[in-house]
Amino acid sequence: MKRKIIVYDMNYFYAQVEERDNPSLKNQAVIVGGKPDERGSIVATCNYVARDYGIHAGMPSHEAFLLCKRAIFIYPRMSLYAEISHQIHLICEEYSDRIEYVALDEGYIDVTNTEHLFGGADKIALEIQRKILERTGLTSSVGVGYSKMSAKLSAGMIKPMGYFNMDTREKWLEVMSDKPVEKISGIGDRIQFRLNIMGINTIKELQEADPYRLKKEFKNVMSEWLLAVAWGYDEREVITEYTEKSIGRSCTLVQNTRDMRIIKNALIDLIKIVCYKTKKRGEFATEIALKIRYNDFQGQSKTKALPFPIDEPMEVLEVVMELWERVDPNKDIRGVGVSLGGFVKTKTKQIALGEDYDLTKKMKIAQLKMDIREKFGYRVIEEVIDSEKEKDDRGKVVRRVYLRI
Ligand code: DCP
Ligand code: CA
Repeated sequence: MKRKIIVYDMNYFYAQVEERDNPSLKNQAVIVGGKPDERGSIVATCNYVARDYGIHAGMPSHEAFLLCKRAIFIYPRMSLYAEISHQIHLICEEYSDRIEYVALDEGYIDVTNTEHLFGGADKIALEIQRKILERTGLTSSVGVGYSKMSAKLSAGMIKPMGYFNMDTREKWLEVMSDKPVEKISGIGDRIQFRLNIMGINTIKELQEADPYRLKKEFKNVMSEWLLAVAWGYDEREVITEYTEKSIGRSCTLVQNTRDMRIIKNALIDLIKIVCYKTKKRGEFATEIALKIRYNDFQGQSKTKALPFPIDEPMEVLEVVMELWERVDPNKDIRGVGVSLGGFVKTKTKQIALGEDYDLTKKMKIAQLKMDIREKFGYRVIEEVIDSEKEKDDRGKVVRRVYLRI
């Protein structure tokens, strides 16, 4: 059956949320990220006014400051963005259960089997866009495609509040052929550069490229992928979290850092999201992975298999902090990720000496929390995930409480 896939992508997401909550920011250059005077700070994103100055995500904050001295820098409020992300997920889930969330602000919704219930994929896409605006006050761009690639590129076609349809391969060939090769997601700077050197600039030129020349330059797998994708072939499935072997989330930190408070806050946000998703699937995890990206862009993954299944953020944090012990302490961290896997259906009782562990009670509370959050949003319940003692400015011992989302 011909597939119908919708992509939604929030416009300049973090910065738009900040504008929404403080309308005086509109018409000013808004940068969400680390402050320019903090070492290693980077731009997470910025609004369109800032983009006009040449500022973009991933750029060092001090460089952004030099491009626009009047720009307003705002520290990201990750837990708020995660909450909004959750509100959006609830909207999407009204239309299909085959959804792949690829970022806090972006997802693929496969409506092949459900579009007839709602008057077609285009209607669903526009309805999702309207509901997102109504319920969150934020604009998004949506696209409809016959594949993941065509849907994603459709959503990227018009911003803000855009809608575009490329739901057949014929439309792909018509719309994409004269576009530059780097429009295709997966063709980064380096591949683009090598293609350009070969005289291949547009997607049409890639379609017509000599396969032998391509093979010589890019080896078998890559050259075949390039040709297929140029002709609009993309069979990748929408992978839902219900069928996936693991549920993971990662983020870039606001600055390259070794500061454990920044890192731990980010980890807790991620842990809450993956735990929520795990609970929603009604399963428990027996494998935890901590992913680290260092400032030199090298990556590392530390994993642990657990003797008992877990799904509570507090328990996951404990294991993640244990894994953290194995991270290179001499390098700054650029990004972190947490994933849960090895899912099992039931939780066996955890036996800890001296612990009064009432599993049924705990499960009932967990279910209650799920129900309340489903109805009123993730943030209505605040949880103490962790706390630690530290000294305040005056040397007084205080307790830092991690109260997130
Ligand atoms: N992000 C980040 N670091 C990056 C890129 C993005 O922290 N290097 C965060 C901030 C963004 C969010 O992820 O708001 C979504 O990323 P997008 O690439 O979708 O960018 P935006 O939503 O900001 O802009 P656009 O309107 O182009 O989608
Ligand atoms: Ca976006």
